[in-house]
Amino acid sequence: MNALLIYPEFPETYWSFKHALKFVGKRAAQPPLGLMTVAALLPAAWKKRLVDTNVEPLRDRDLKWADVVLLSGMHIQRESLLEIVERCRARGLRTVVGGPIASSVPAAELKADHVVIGEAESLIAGLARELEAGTARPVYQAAERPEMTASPLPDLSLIKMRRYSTMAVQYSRGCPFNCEFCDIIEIYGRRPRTKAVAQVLAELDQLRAAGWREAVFIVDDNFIGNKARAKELCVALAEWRSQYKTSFDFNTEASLNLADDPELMQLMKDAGFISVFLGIETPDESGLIAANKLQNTRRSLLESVATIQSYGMQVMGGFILGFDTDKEDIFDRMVDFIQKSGIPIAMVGLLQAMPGTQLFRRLWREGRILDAGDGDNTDVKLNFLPNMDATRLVEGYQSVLKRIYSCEAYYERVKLYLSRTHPRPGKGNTRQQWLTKSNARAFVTSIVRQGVFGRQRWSYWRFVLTVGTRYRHCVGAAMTLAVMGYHFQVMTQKLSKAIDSATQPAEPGEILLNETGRHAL
Ligand code: B12
Ligand code: SF4
Repeated sequence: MNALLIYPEFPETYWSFKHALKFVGKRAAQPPLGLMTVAALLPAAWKKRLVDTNVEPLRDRDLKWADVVLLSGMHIQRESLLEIVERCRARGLRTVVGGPIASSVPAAELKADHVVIGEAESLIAGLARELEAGTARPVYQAAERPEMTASPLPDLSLIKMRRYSTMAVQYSRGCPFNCEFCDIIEIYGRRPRTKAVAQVLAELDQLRAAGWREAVFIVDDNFIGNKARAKELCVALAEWRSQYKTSFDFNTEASLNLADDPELMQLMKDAGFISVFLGIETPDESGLIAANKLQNTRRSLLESVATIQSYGMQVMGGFILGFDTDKEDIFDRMVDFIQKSGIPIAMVGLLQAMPGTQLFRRLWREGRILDAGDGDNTDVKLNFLPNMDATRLVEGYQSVLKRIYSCEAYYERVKLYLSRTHPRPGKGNTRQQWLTKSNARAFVTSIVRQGVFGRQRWSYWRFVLTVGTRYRHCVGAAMTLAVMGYHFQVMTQKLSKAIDSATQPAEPGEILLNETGRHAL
């Protein structure tokens, strides 16, 4: 069998990092690890090719070569995925769709011949047999979530590694918490399952052998979901890194209670973690309680963030507007919090009720669901009726983005973060401190785009001067952040234009929703 694995295109969003990736000559942030894992699970005798449409076009000759097409994706990739499925159907090619989208979009809507809901490890052998025999069923779903020790070494040979800015390695799946809006726990469960440490080291060895020397994202839902196992891995990572003069930096996602465990933060620092994404969600405690995000309550969120930053880890934060508890002052409070936090990359989104979540079920019972959403929480399309006036919510959201991504505000946050990180002396230096080949390229492009042609060039040069005089110990991180800021500024301008043009119709009452409850935007 010739199996063609295809990853659909992402739309341009805050998360696509598209405008920053250009600076470093990359086409996408990360490779499709799900498909690389599925490829490794398919029979060894099958021939495999992988086309990630985010980094290369899908050619007719690839389709001609294939006997079966396997697609993966997130809800947000739906449009591109449906187009590809249609293209395959037109050629009479069999299609199999899996990945998170299969948990969010009903199988019938995906239009594929076969849909696989959930993780593939335990069912792929049966699916492959039935595909060969021509007896494959329309829908597959494993009865139980597999242990991650069953997950194979992802097939790295299938991707064009140099086109990505980061490589991905997964240690665990699932998260023990129970946030109302979260679909992670619905898809991957609340019992964190981890690979064996040796499996992760084998993946790192594979990356090193292939010549990779840049960042690695440990793509766990919550890296510290099982703290004991996280510590075990960190110790092994530190030892693994110490064999090499320069090695990878690690990034990951974790819950905020990381700040309560100095031992774990120290071990992460020693292991080479330079950033961590935290779901902070809102500075309003009543919103956190209502969303059942109790691990973020009864604490100073600002102090927790500063504690983690003091271990040399940049904090990236996820924030949500649109909780039922949000009052008119939430927009100012959000901006104030983000500015004081020293979180340069603040991902602020509008609440989305993802299908399958507890939030979706509650809002459905309350008669407030408008549609299944599109998986993008930054495109101002609400899929439920919020408590606050919808137009006001979108205006407030726009004002938050404009304020936090103004050049001045953004650089202030970067400087605050830099002032809180400490240089790491001697061996094991992380690459964020120095100008490496890739961030040197970013630096040069950034000077031209932001320093010469940018509209905010004076703010930019003031920032560069401050970095040159006060934060030379982390110049690499500073320049990377300058480039990322450019992406967020471009995205904020684009989003504002989209909102402004939609908010000037003759009838201002119809800004977001029309009488049928469908989106006007
Ligand atoms: C790394 C990551 C990213 C990376 C990009 C990774 C990439 N190249 O795709 C970044 C940080 C850029 C990102 C961004 C976003 N992400 Co993201 N991301 C993840 C994360 C943490 C890990 C993905 C991964 O590599 N997993 C490891 C692989 C092995 O797991 P897997 O893909 O699930 O694959 C398994 C099964 O699904 C199945 N399978 C997968 N594909 C296929 C195909 C076939 C044919 C078969 C049979 C089986 C199969 O088998 C695999 C092995 O068991 C996941 C969470 C998670 N646990 O997966 C969220 C997740 C995928 N992201 C999510 C979201 C919402 C987003 C954003 C839309 C966020 C936003 N608000 O804007 C953006 C969109 C990106 C954009 N450009 O706009 C959601 C998707 C929800 C959904 N139902 O679709 C997830 C599940 C997390 C969440 N709930 O918040 N993301
Ligand atoms: S902490 Fe994050 S991953 Fe865990 S349940 Fe809450 S939102 Fe989901």
